[in-house]
Amino acid sequence: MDAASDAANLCLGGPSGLASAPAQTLRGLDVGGLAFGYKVANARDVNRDGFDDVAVSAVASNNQRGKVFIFLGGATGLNPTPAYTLLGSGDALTIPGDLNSAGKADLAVAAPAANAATGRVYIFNLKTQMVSGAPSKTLYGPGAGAHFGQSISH
Ligand SMILES: [Ca+2]
Repeated sequence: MDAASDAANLCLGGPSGLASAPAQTLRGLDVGGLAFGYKVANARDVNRDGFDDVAVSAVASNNQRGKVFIFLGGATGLNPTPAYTLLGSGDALTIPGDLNSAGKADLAVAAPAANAATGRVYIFNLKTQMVSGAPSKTLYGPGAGAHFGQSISH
């Protein structure tokens, strides 16, 4: 993450570790202090075209409710224009896999500070919610201060 310019740099790994210079820099569609790149996750291959894709959160956009952008991979790298924009905090995001056996990966986006820190986790089905979709399912924390969704694992 590049906090000064709200950009996410993609650095490629190799036998001697990560390259010091980014191979590609991604920027969000919104402008100004929106914490684009707060979290970055391997989105696996959400559109099943054989190339890995990337999820990048912008936690302060959408009136502080956050957005998550999905960038599709290709033969020459990531497409710099996000293919999907999902609403949600993006405090923690991960691709848990194909939860509903629809043939494509699903995305879990957590908002642990939501609703007096009760916390929420939004599940997006990427087969049916291609653009700016509302979550297909919302999971709620057990009570105030629980910070539900602070950490998610596959
Ligand atoms: Ca893909």
